[in-house]
Amino acid sequence: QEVQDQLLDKAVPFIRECYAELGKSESEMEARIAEITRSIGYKGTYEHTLQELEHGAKMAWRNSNRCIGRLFWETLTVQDARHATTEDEMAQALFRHIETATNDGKIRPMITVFSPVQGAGAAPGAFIHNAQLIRYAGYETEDGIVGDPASLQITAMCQSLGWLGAGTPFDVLPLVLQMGNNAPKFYEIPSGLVKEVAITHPDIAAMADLRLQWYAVPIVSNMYLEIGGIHYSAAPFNGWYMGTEIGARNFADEARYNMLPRVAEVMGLDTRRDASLWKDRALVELNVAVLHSFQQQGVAIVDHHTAARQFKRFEEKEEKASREVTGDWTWLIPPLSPATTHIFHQHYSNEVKLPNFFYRDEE
Ligand code: HEM
Ligand code: NRG
Repeated sequence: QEVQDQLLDKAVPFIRECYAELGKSESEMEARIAEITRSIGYKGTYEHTLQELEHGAKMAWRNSNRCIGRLFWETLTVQDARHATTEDEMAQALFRHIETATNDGKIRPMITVFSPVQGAGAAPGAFIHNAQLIRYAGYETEDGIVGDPASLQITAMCQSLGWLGAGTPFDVLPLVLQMGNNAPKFYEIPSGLVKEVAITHPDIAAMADLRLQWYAVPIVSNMYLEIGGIHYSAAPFNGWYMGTEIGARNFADEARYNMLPRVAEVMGLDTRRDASLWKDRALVELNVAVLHSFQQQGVAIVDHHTAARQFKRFEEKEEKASREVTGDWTWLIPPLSPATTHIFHQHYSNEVKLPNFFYRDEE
């Protein structure tokens, strides 16, 4: 009973806000609220209409405090996969997501929504064990880690399920999917679906000798989507990359690919003194290389200056719509030249509005 009241307490404000934004009438709103109230009374839960799901997912993106890409929240494509009941059906929907979102490089922002967790303690819904649909494996070997150190755990899980990786620094991991309390199953992603970009620099030819590459589309799959009190435990989403995510973090972090010393080497920088700013110089050219390579190979990507200006337009657009923009400053500022963006010089309230995305606590 208490659980049902809590659900209704979240469903009602969602329906009011959603229906108001969609320009629906007061009577339609009240009729839907009455219907949801009855459904929760009988079944303990309720089902979103396709329109509620679509607009709710867009609102969740709009409310994502850490996201600098929110100007485009209205363009989100929603794939409704609530009908999927097996791991095989999940895999099919996810392959479709990868293909539609990649769109041969002209990336489409997209989310696929699977059946939600039904009520407290009841049937657990669909679950994706991967943190992103496409990510590189990480292996512990005698001469150190090969691949992405962030993937050590999921890679070990894949291997325990019988997967054998080639052992290169860039092996795409299989999807690890689970419906309810079933045992997890792994699915190799058809390689034709995974678009990747080889990293070269417009004027430092030796950068190509590092043999770096990255996948085109970041598809986040370790968060659940909450709309109107309903928890969608599997709702992977993607936009396109901001260059710094790859160039200033994935390639640069010491706990990731740790490439700055190698980049400095091919650039001939003096790495003996911190004060030569060799790390900063290497970082800038590595980020130039990432942006150049994606652009040259026709894959959508945004630099952090453009992204910050787009975020400024988002702030102005929200102001016109009389909505307050909330944000997590510590995540919104880019990891490269943060003070060159307006975001650095501004304050944001980090209040968490609903609908939204949250980390799953299972990990
Ligand atoms: C976080 C950019 C689309 C939801 C981020 C981050 C960046 C970013 C740079 C910080 C990531 C990090 O530091 O690891 C973009 C760009 C997009 C885009 C350029 C292009 C369209 C989307 C979409 C959604 C979304 C489509 C959801 C529908 C989020 C969320 C986070 C986030 C929930 C926080 C992730 C976390 O806490 O780990 N975004 N984003 N973004 N974005 Fe976006
Ligand atoms: N930093 C992570 C990706 C996190 C989400 N970033 C986006 N999201 N751009 C990485 O793999 O580097 N998005 O939906 O576009």
